[in-house]
Amino acid sequence: MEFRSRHWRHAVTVGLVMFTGLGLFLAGWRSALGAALPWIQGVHTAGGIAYGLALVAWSVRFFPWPKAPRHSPAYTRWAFFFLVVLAVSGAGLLVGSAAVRAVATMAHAGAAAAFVLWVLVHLYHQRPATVRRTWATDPGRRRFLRWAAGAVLSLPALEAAPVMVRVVLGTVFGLDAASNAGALPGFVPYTVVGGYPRLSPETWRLRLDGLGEPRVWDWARWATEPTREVTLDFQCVTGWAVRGVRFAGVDLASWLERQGWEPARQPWVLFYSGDGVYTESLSAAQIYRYRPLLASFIDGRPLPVAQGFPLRLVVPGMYGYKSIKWLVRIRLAAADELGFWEVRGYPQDAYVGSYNSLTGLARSGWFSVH
Ligand SMILES: Nc1nc2c(c(=O)[nH]1)N[C@H]1C(S)=C(S)[C@@H](COP(=O)(O)O)O[C@H]1N2
Ligand SMILES: [Mo]
Repeated sequence: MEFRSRHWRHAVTVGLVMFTGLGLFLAGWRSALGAALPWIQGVHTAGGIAYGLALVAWSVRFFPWPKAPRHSPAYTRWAFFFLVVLAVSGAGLLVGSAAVRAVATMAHAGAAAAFVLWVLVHLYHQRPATVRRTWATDPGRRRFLRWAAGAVLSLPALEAAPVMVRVVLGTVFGLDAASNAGALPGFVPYTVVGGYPRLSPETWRLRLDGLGEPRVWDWARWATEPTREVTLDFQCVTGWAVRGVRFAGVDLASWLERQGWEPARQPWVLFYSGDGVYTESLSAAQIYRYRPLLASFIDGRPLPVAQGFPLRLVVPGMYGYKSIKWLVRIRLAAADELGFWEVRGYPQDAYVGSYNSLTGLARSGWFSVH
């Protein structure tokens, strides 16, 4: 009985952490979760920490750890290995530098994928006899129902396994391309509209509003603007990072100045995506501090469709959500209009050093730090 309830608590906690993790990781789940995402991130972080601490507290009771009991199958001890990798990489994602997070992303995704497979093997091994025979007796039926619930709940996780495997293989072996909607190795190509807008260079236009009549650039005209290069660590607020990414594009501040922008009169620059939903904003102060790029090249090639072709914003020093993709419109304004994720709880000033899952939790009032 003791084992039963402990096992049950494990299953519920792992399920909670696993599903919130999928919500952070999978583009489709992310857009479905919308406003709940910062909260989901808090639950994932808090749940992961609580589970890790509970496992440590529980396992020290058995020090010096004996061999697994005879009756448990050999694969069970792999669970501990995956959990340790998940805990260590989770800590890295939480407090590590961009370099640490880039590696931790791979370890976390890899161990999570392996752990999902482990859960499936576990479910297979523990399938009740009733699956094979009849489920006449009451305890047997309850056991079967519990097992079936576990099996059904594990299925959605399969959606993530291929993505995770691609992220890991892509980064470790440089395999990439079409299989990941063209995204470069290591990137998780997010979209909040359930697809990647395919903008054609023939029909794409960039419109600038706020300086009298709207001004419009087509691709041929845009390509004549002077460009510069920036190499940075690309960092998503949910944890993953890609080291040393080289972007090339037009310097936002100089371009706006050439248009006659007066930052004192119009201290806000608003950005709109061709997906029709995503928006972002930067203040003049942020623009002069971070020198964002209107980028169309990544690591020497045109942006892949999944990563914002033909034009995206890139804000060095800020979290990835500021770097709006499929950019089609820029508006100069006297007042701010919060962007897509800012409306949903992430800070407008997305300076990488000022926010992580822990400070996010603190802000949401889950606990306070002094
Ligand atoms: N239009 C649009 N831009 C977007 C997003 C999005 O969903 N839609 N996601 C943002 C987030 S949260 C991140 S981390 C980065 C991801 O960049 P990538 O797709 O190149 O990996 O894009 C940002 N720009
Ligand atoms: Mo992100």
